[in-house]
Parts: sequence; C-alpha cells; structure tokens
Amino acid sequence: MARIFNQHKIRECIQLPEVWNFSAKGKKISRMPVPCCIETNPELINYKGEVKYETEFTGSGNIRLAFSGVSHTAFVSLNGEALGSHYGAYGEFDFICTNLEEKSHKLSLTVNNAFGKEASINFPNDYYTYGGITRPVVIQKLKDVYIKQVHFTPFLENGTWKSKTEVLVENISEQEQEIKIALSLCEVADSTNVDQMAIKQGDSEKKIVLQGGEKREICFVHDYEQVKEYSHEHPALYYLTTLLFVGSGNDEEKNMVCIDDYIDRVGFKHMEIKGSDILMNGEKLIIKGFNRHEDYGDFGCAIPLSAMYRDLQLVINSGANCVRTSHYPNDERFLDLCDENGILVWEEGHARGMSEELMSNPLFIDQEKLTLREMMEQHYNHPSIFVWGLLNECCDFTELGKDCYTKLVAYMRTMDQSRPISYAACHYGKAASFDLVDIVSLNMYPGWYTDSSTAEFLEEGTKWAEENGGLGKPILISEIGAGAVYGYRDARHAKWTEERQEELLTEQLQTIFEKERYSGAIIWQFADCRVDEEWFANRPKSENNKGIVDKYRREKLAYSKVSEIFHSV
Ligand code: ADA
Repeated sequence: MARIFNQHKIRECIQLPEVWNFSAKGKKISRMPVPCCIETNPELINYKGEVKYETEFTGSGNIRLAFSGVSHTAFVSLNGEALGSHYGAYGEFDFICTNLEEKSHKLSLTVNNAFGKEASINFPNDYYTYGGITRPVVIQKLKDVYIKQVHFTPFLENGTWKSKTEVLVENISEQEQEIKIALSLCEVADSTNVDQMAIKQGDSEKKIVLQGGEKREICFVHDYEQVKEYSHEHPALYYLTTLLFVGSGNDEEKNMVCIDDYIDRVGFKHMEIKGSDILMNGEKLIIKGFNRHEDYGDFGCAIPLSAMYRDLQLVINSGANCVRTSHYPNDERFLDLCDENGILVWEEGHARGMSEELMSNPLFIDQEKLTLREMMEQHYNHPSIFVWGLLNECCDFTELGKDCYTKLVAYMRTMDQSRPISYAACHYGKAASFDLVDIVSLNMYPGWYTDSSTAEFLEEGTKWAEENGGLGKPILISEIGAGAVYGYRDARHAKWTEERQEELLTEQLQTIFEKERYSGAIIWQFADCRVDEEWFANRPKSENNKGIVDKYRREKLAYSKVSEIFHSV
C-alpha cells in the first residue's frame, strides 16, 4: 500500500506480485523485489544505468497504474505499448488505461539512475541517487468517473474553524455523466463511530453533470461548531471521506449508485507568520528537529515501513518536534506516521547544492516545477507539513539564480496559500533571495567547517538576512551539526570523534535555544547516509557522517546529549 491506512473501501485495488522479473546489463540477476533499491542486490551496489522490470496482472475495464516513486527515470509500457515516461525519484505518477479486455496484462518498466543532462537535478552529490522501483506500485480499477484529487484547506474566520474542500473528478468515458459528490468527516480517534460526524454547516452533497472526458473541480465550504485542533502536542486527525455517486437525470437520490471513494486524513491547523515568529494555531513554534535523508542501512532509499517507524520513534524519543525531508519529497507513508505522531514536517522539492551552471540546464525549471507540483498536490492534506521548502543551497545570488528562485516560489504560491515557504541558504555575504520567502532559513556549521562560534555565525547570518530581504522575518537554523564516525572515540576529542560531535552540537544548540530571535534548529543530520564517491575527500566511508545515529541507527554519543537538550527546550 502507498499509505498506512486504507484510502478506498469502494474502489477496487488489484494485488501485484512482490517480486518482478528483472534484468540489468551484464548481470545474471533475473528477479527483483518491488519496492526495493537495485543496490540492495550486492551485484548492483554501484550500478548506474538502465534496468528492466516486468510483471503481469489480470484485470479489465479502466485501470489506474500508480507509481509512488521510481528512481530516477521510468519508461512504462503495457502489453508492449508505451504509456509514457517520468523523471523524478520522489513523486507519484500514474497512467489511466481504458477499456482493457479481461486477460493477463504485461507491465514493463525501463528504469535509469545514471547521471546526464536529461536529469537536471541528479548529479554526484552529498547523498546517493539510488536506482529502481523504490516505492509502492498500486493498480486500481476505475468506473467511468473517478475522484482524482481532494484538497482540504482548514482556516480560521473570526475565531471559528471553517474548511474549503476542492474535489477534482474526471469523466474518463465519452458519455455525459450525472454525478453526486458527498463529503463526511469523522475523528480518526473514534472512526469506529459509524455515525460519522456529518459536516456541521453548509451542504455536504453536490450534483453536477460532466461531459465526456471532462475534468471538473467541485468546491465545498463548511463551518464547524467545534473541532480538535492539530498540533505537535495534540495531533488530532479526522478521516475525510469523499463519495462519488452516478445516476440518470430522472433518478431519485436513492437510486444513485456509489461507484468511487477517496478517504484521506486531515487536521485543523492554521499557519501564520507574525513578526519574527512562526505561529501554529496562534502559538509560537520553537522548532527542534532533524534533517533526514531517506537512506537506511542496506535498503538505500526504499526504507521498509517498519524501519520508517523505528526512525520516527528515535525522533520522538529525542524530544524533537520536527523532521526536514532533506532534500526531496518523502515516501507518503512516512508523512502519515508524522501526521499521527505530531512530528511537524518541512517538506521540500528535490534539489541540493545546484550551481548557476546546473540551474542553466534548459530542462531545469520544468523538472523542478514537476517535483514541486507532485509534492504539493499529492501531500497537500498532511497536517504535519508546516512549511514548503525548495532549492536547498542552490545559486540564489546571481541574476539567473534569483530568476529561478523567483519563478519557482511564485509557482508554489499558486498551489498553496495556507503554508509559509522557505529555502535553506548558505552563501553568506553574497546576494540572497530572502525577499521571496516567509521564513529565512540558514545552514551553518560553526566549529566544523570554520572556527567561528555559533554566536558569531548567528550574528553574521542575521545581518546577512536583514540586508537581503529578510528584515524582521523569522529566522530558522535549517542545518547545524558536525561529523562523527560511529565508534571512533579518542581522548583527544579530535575531529570525527563522537566526543567532538557531542561537544559541537551542545554548543550549537544551547546557543540557539537561548536566543529568542531564532525559531529553532534542525540538526544536520538524523542518520549517516551514503554519498557519491566524488565526495570522498571529506566523507569518510563515502558517507555523510553527521548523523547522530549511523546508517544502521546505532546511537552515537551525541544522541543522548541532543535528547537532553531537546527535552529541556
Ligand atoms: C549542506 C547541505 C547538506 C549537507 C551538509 C554537509 O548544508 O545542505 O545536504 O551536504 O551541507 O554535511 O556539509
């Protein structure tokens, strides 16, 4: 499943095999689990290039093939007929096949994880570009009309909770269809309550007529007498159920037939920037969290749900309240876990450390818009997401760079006006684009890459922000930390020892949390991760060793020290 709860009770899903036929050039491998990174097979641990997958399923009629994540480029065909391609390892994409005959169908993918100009955001980096079908694949049976997307936007008006729900439906037949959409909302906590809490005010049903092939958005606005707000401390979730009925013009209500459904989990939270504070439901947020790459031991980025669950428990036990999905949209099952545990999420589009030259690739803007659109459209309802991020440490100081940031932030604003936007910056002293964003976010490594103290770095960064469009805005330390090789302990407390990492993080965090001006700190990083060998010079084991746990989640000295500090904030 692509989520940790069942999104459909009406819409049928077709079970796919968990091991597919597989081939890779020059290798004798013939089978591969899905989802899985190809590097999990020792024969492919350094493989870059094309691999081929094939499987079969039986079905008929209208079929939706949904891929939650394929790294990084996929070419998909069904029964030998090309359906299309997709670039981007971290966003869901789908194909709708209509009027299939009842038989066994052959689903084939060619997947490529090699670097090249046609993959503008993937290049040798301080994390690893894994290969394969790395997230779940879902096949669903659709009728002639289906629910394509549901966006739920909670908001406060004169102290009363309201919501706007936008339901996007699509008629994949050529015939005109009369449909009815019905919404209901009930607390997840008592979802056994069959008398689902009907929407209190306003209408919860609407009828429309769709022409053949038409897509239409139907908007509902509702008031609520009382709801439980969503927060870190009290992550109250609600099931939002959308039902789609069809009938003919003279049909009585009772004769309309429910043919599709879409269940999601939502929460009532309201984000606001007030002066230099970030507010959630009117309360000032002090962020204390971790940057987390999707990279776990020998599983690479295809982290099993049980391992995601373990990561989240370690985050919760540390007293943290936030995870930043550095530097790409995450597996939605991890976001589901964050939702139900109140771990606030900074989710960002895929990009890390792109130079002006890389950003001048003619494909870049469209490819970056795709990762941002997939992230914001697909993850819109997650109440844990409190800020959208983009372009981590990319070129924000030249005319071309600033133009990219300007275009992409404007694009993000068209998709969500309910959450603040930020980007993590590091080019101190150069021009910056803080005028574009709601929160200034600074990456810094005091005592690690330079001898500056945290206080000195904060003073320099604050001045830099105020001179470049960030005056009076919240300032969040989006990355701070130091490296340590797991198990390396030494009386000298030399660099790369666990002792040194613990000392530096202690000074860094204590300095930040004692200053009211800052909205908190997100440690770089939660766990060690694999990096490209081009980064070997200061990456022992060809890993980014700044985790407070290693890639197998074995705790370093810093974990308990960070936990002590986070619990004291
Ligand atoms: C940057 C970057 C991270 C990581 C970090 C480091 O802040 O955003 O991805 O590379 O530096 O470890 O130096």
